[in-house]
Amino acid sequence: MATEHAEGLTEIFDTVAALAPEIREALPGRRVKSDETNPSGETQLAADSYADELFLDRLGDLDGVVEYASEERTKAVHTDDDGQNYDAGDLSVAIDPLDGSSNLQSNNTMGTIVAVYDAPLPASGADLVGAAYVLFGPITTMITADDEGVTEYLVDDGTRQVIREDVTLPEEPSVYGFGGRVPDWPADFADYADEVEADDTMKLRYGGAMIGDINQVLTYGGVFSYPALQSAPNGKLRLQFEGNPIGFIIESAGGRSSDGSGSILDVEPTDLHQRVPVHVGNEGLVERLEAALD
Ligand code: AHM
Ligand code: MG
Repeated sequence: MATEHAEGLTEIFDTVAALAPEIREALPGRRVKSDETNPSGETQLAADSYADELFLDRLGDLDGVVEYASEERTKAVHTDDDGQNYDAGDLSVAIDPLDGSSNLQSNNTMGTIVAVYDAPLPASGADLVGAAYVLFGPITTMITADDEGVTEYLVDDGTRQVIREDVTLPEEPSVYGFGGRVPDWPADFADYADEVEADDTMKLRYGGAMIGDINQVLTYGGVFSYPALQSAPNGKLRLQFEGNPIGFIIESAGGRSSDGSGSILDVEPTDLHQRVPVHVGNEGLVERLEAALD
């Protein structure tokens, strides 16, 4: 790993793992909607803002972290005394504090997504030095990706206990999950979906929280898409907080990411909250998708 970032990245991942049980414990009393909307116009839950404040507080305290941004706040926060100067070794963290938080109402899977860039935000996927997610499932697990590969941990007690090293996508894919209302899909994506559904080795797995669906793809092999929609040409998911880190994790696990024409990691960052179509999974499935959307 690029040595100037190894320590900073470890501290960030350890801090996220340490907060996982705290966040989990705070969820039962925070399932109610707040009066606030996030910068993408979605109603926030009390849990969204609580988790966001907690991550800002703890990650912002780390020496290496100079900038913090999240899906839940309009602007990035500068968290060091050095103003806006970006020095070698400095890191920016972009977080989706509670991905899939609408699942909190129905008590289903949710996650936290973490992107660590060595550049000011909004940054390109090429500036990522690491990415991670926490999955609040029946047990709490965490996936990290850096230039040494992808690792899965148990984080139920706030420390990282390795479950699997060198996580790679299984070669024979078997699951797919596609977001957005079906009548809102563009015709070329609908044709691709038909093709995947016609394959009798593939099963639908879609849970309304990207992290849950992505973990199925990492476990069984397959493809997850939140495509461009007729009503939303850039889809729903956000580049800094969702598309880039998930693209980085899946590519680090030997898969591919795409915005429909090329790697998500090559998408030019223009705005902190910009959206991007997200397609990730086994190489063959993502290549077929790009051919279908061509
Ligand atoms: P969120 O980060 O505000 O929770 O939104 C992102 C979530 C993803 O986890 C999931 O894939 C998608 O929104 C589900 O959207 P929909 O409810 O439109 O299917
Ligand atoms: Mg999200």
